[in-house]
Amino acid sequence: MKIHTLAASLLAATLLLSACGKKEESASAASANATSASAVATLEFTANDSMKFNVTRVEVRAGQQVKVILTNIGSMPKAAMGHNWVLLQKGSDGKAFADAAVGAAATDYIPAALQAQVIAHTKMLGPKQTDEITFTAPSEPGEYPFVCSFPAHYVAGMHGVLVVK
Ligand SMILES: [Cu+2]
Repeated sequence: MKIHTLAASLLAATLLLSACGKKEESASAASANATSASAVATLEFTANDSMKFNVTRVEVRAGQQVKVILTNIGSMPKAAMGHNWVLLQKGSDGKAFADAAVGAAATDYIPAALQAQVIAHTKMLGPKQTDEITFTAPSEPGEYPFVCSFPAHYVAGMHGVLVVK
């Protein structure tokens, strides 16, 4: 939504400037590209006691800076109903990752053996907690799975896809 608004205002600016002459038009186009490439995509997720994310499909641009804000809006104790947001490499098996995570309580349910599949992850959050992470989106377009790796949450439906365009 924010990105569309930004794109619209950049387009308006470009159109206004293009009325002033060819030279300014190309300068404006170059700066519009630079601005849009550096804009941060902010993705806000909530997780609840029903083991669901509010959003299960999001899109970012290749190489874009991405800010993910996860808030656990539930009220059950962390030991019974913790939530995290873990982004995996393209082609990773989210279910297999979640299965391996069951034995990884000591590392916040991030299994050491599969660490290489993890692009970015939040902390495991208890009720009313929030975590915010920033990372660079992969340069390769495609579908990257994200999961909550708390035991049994994947099979309850707590996963989705980050699409890199
Ligand atoms: Cu969860």
